[in-house]
Amino acid sequence: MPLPFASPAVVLVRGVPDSFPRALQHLPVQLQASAARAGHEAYVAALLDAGFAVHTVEADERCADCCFIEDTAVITGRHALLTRPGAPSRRPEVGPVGEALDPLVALHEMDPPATLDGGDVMRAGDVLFVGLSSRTNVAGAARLAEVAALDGLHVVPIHLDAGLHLKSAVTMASPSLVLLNQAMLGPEPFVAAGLEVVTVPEAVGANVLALGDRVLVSADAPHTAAILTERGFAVVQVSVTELHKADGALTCLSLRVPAPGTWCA
Ligand code: CIR
Repeated sequence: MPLPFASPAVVLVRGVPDSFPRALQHLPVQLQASAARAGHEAYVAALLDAGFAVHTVEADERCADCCFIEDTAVITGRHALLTRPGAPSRRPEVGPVGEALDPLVALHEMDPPATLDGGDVMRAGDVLFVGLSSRTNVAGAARLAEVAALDGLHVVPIHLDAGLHLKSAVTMASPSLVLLNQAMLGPEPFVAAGLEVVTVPEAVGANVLALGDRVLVSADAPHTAAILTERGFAVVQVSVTELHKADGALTCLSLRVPAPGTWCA
């Protein structure tokens, strides 16, 4: 059996607004709020089924992308950085997330010109891999490094040449196993950190959400799900196709607050 992750103390999600069809996307395909909401509900049901405490931040009609809550904060332990998202249209999303996190962690902010999206941050033990992307710049990574140090973590930057976020290309299936889309990124930084790397056969398979004893995998990545099942993971497939159309995946739909002394994907 693979080593499980700790269960998060709280999982924050944010509702899908009726304005979702105006969400940012790299390919202009039509979006439906109702279909996105159905995917979001399936995701929340999977979290509740796992026994996690789920807290929902109300959707904001002025923020078409607000359900992608992961991008608005990075929780490093007892501290969290409220981000300044790279897309200006997404910056108003941050305030209400800060209000929801305020009772749980010590909050820190970032100032211009720093930008950072939470989807560019992947934790592996004491390391935060940070994608330098079209959304996250060097100043953003440097600000995260300051906050991360308060919880004893350090930042390893990775230049991204393709895709939206670091975690569009790579996520952790267990505390020691990385799933990677090699069409977007090489394995070197992860191998150098002593992690096992498995290449996924489907692009959306690279973004899984491993929590506690289970791994959520997109229903659009059946071959990735089969690989993980074969390796002994308890796989839960979630249908989030409409959210994929807006460049969203599984991790970006939640913010995981770790229990004291533990860490989450
Ligand atoms: C955006 O382009 O910002 C949103 N439509 C999708 C954000 C997805 N976030 C993530 O993967 N962490």
